[in-house]
Amino acid sequence: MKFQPKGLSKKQLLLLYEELIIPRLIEEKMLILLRQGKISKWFSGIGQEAISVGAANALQDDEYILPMHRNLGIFTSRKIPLNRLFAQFQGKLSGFTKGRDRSFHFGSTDHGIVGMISHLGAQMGVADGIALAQKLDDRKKVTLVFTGDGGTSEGDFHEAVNVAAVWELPVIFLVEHNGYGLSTPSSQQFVFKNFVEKGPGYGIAAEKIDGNNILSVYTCIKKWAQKIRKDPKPVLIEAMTFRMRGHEEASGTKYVPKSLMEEWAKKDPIENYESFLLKEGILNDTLKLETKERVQKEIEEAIEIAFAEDIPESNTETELTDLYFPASHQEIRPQTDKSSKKRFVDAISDGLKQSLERNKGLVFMGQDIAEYGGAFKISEGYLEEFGKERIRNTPICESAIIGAGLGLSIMGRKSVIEMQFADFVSCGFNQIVNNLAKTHYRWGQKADVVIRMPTGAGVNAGPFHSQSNEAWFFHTPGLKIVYPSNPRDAKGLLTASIEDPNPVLFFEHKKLYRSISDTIPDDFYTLEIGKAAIVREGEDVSIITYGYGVHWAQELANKSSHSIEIIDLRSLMPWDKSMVEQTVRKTGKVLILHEDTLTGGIGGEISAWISENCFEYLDGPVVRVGSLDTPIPFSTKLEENFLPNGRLEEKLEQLIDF
Ligand SMILES: Cc1ncc(C[n+]2csc(CCOP(=O)(O)OP(=O)(O)O)c2C)c(N)n1
Repeated sequence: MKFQPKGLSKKQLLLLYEELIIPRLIEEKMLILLRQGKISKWFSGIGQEAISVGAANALQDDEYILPMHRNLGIFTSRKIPLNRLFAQFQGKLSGFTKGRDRSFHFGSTDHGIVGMISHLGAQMGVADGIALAQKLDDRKKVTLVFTGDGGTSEGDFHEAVNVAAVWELPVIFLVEHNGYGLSTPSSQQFVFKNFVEKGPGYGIAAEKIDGNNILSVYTCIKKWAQKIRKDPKPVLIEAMTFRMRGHEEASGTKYVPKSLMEEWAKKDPIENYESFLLKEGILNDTLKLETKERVQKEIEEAIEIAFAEDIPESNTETELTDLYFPASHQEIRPQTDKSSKKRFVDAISDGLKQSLERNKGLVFMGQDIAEYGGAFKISEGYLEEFGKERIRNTPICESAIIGAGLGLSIMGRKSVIEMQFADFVSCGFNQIVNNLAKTHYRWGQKADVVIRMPTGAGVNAGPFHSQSNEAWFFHTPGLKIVYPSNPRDAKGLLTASIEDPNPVLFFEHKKLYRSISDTIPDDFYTLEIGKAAIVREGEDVSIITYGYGVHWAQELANKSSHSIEIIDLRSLMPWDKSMVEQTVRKTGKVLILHEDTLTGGIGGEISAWISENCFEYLDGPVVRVGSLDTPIPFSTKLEENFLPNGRLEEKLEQLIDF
């Protein structure tokens, strides 16, 4: 291995040496603790330390790094106090996640680190968002994100690299090419030989380096960082290395040919660098021993502190409170009485536009939303008013863009992301349910993102453009779900969703866009999320519903001889339990109506809650009416039969007669 110090002083070379041995010595200790059952799973980075240490040292301290499971050297080089790191490994309070997540699954904005979630690939879109914020603020900073070679098979890699290329984001994608993804050799993961071949395919630069040579890593990353700080563009770095231990400690290395192990053992990053420093007279045996002993002592002391700390007690209230970033709602009222007639679609457009005016950092992203004004023309004229940096047409990649939303949030910016149709959110599902939803609970970072969801049927759009998919998200703690049924609520709840620092899925029924209108305030205003509304007072029976269901219920109430109370939930998470209880007490009979298919729909949860909490007020069973449990068919008659409206009256009569 050839080391080229390229202008590095002896002091710097020794510093890199010390930084390099810290993760190795920690790991040696951790492997002992693992055998003693004192820590959980361990993913070894032995043999790959030069990549993390070289990269971290090449960047400025406030430049963000998104490490993966073999990058202990990032955490140590960024000087995370070792006792806190070990406390994190043990699930203790002085770690970074209050015992809620393990190992490297945490971020620390103080250290410029955004840790991984288990799902490979998701971190790369987040890196794009961080880099975008840096670029928009003209901070001249790079963002570095890691991935293993196996993880690049995920679509997230393609999406994130492509977005970074199209948007010219200063991201260093650092691929650790270590030969295996768990037991699968690279040859079964991809057929190209090297990642550098991919760079030109994406129209970006790529460079292959010896990942076991700390100076190669350091100088390469430094060079690219300097370049792309000035001239923002992504770069793909392929660091060749080898995984010297099992995927994680329990899984062994039986499937790895012995010859490969032997070949790579000779390329050990620490032994080779040490020999070089000794040969050059920069290091000597005494200094080497002294350094090791000092580091070992620091490790032992930190372990003692972490071990002495008790396992945290759990407090249900704190657990539930920490789900969301604290957001005390302050209703903003319109400043004047001015109002005008607006269709549902215009009300949404108005709310979004006024939010863009109010929040200068807010970025709006989506497919065809700029020049074209969006599939439903919500953002027509925005581009001229707010400029292309804030009104961002995106490539067709839901996952990377939602990940980028989280990255923007980490950098203190709000974002609104338009799904062209709510159906396509399935392609960004992971980012929502695993990244946006869990980030605050896990490490206290807010995910200040609103996802706009043009949803619903009745427009002859078939199985992939008409779904009701709110229940997919209802089940995932950490998200808020808002679903207005009229223009006034649509504007006031969209603005409130944007003001709220938590992830909100905002459902907009497409059939309402141009079919209803109302006179609503011209000024900016917000309405409180989580509050239902009584749309119509009644005595005999309550229909609890939301979205288009409110309109079906009204149609029925208008022609019915019964006195029907209609409750519009407006927010599905959190939903208004007190209003539900109030109406159950009043009428004693409840029908829950939703456009979503019946099984597993939100109605099931509300019904269960009523049975459990309001049983004594009920004069009949809680009845649910939803769509057929099939995909949504295209043809008019089929769609009509699928939707619940045709069965509503009969069900209501049965309930009244009960
Ligand atoms: C989306 C997803 N699928 C599968 C896994 C399980 N898994 C964890 S690590 C891993 C192998 C990763 O290989 P690579 O990206 O090359 O990184 P390495 O472990 O070699 O450093 C797999 C399959 C996962 N964590 N996430």
